[in-house]
Amino acid sequence: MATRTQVCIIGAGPAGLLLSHMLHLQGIESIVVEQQTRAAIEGTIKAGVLEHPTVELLGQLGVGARLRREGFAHRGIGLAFGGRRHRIDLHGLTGGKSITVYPQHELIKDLIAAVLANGTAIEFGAGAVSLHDIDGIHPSVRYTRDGTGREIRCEFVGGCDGFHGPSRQAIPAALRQEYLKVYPCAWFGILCHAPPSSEELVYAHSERGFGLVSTRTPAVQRMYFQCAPGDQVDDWPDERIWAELRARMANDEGWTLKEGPIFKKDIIAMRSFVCETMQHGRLFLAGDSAHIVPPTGAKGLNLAAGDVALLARALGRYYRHNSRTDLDRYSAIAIKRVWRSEHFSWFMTSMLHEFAGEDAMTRRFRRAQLDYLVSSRAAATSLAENYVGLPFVGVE
Ligand code: RFL
Ligand code: PHB
Repeated sequence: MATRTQVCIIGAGPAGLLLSHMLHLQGIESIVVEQQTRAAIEGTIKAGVLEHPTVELLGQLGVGARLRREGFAHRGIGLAFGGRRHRIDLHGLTGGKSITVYPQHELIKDLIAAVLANGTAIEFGAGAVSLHDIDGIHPSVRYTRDGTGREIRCEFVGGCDGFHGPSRQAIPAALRQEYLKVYPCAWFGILCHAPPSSEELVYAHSERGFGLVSTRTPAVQRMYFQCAPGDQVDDWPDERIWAELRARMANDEGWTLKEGPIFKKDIIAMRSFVCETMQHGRLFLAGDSAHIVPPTGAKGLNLAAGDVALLARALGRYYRHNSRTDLDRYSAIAIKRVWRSEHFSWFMTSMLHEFAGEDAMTRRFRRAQLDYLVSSRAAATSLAENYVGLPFVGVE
């Protein structure tokens, strides 16, 4: 069974859904092919922090109403170390910008609703997805669904299928330059029923390692701490988790964590990854399929949005003006913003974690960097402008 469309998008994560919606707004047809069920992707806990440019974009695309109503704008973050909590005034240092805490799976629900309302098909539960003829003029995507083989013939393929999807592998290995850094730690994440411990996110560094106090709603909190890469969820019973979080957040100011029943635990790998190029023939990668950042800078979803904003505009120009110029430059332009966020995420990770086997000098450098950040307006401004998000490139 073969169907035709202009752009076949693989993956219904933030990148794929946003791309489909942005194409629709320009009169370009797409079909989204997703291997998981709708319930699974609407229920997976991932990101929490949206940058200023991402929130602006979602508003402009008409999918920001619930986000504005139910998300929480934060005008600063805390940096805790050496027994004290310091505030980075994001709003004051960036001329009025802030970040918004809004769970990724809620954004996914909003985007799926918008895409379906556009009349665009999302093929959930697609198996054995494969890409064909991406370097010709008639690419296609094949998959199985409900036991039958299907094919989508298209003009372009949007490879939005995350780190493990097939799109990146469809670019010949000889044309791909891949960069990978694996950090010798992981993050342990929890969701718990408790009131917020702090009005703003707190990134903490201690001799025991990194800790992060984030939030979801006034009644549900999200917290993370650095753990060993080989740790399993079962290694961490609730009491051990709270003892570790208390130790990481220990301070001389009398500030304590508000604890409550933990209802979700997960372990997140820490790596930096970039695939250069992000395009081949009629295939364009966007989001985690092309790059991964450690979550310390809260950048992954936001980078996906930046890629898609650029790609959707380039496809719009192709269909309106029959010009491939912007499409041909897509990877070269997108990758600059990618590397900036990659560097920031590495910087935040290196500054806030402790790694086994480090020498004393490295530890003192880290402390000097933290002291500088909270005592110099220039240093704090640099962190703030990266954290709230640099403007999307190539987007008017
Ligand atoms: P996704 O979200 O991985 O979506 C890819 C989709 O493709 C589907 N897929 C396939 N479909 C068809 N055929 C196949 N063979 C397929 N293989 C895969 C998948 O099922 C999925 O639906 O990639 P996308 O769209 O590029 O979005 C990237 C973001 O999800 C990711 O970067 C963020 O979650 C990263 N991240 C954060 N980013 C932020 O901007 N701010 C944050 O605060 C933040 N916190 C986080 C995070 C990621 C985390 N985890 C769990 C890794 C916190 C955590 C804990
Ligand atoms: C989250 O709330 O899930 C979160 C917040 C900040 C990060 C990463 C994740 O840097």
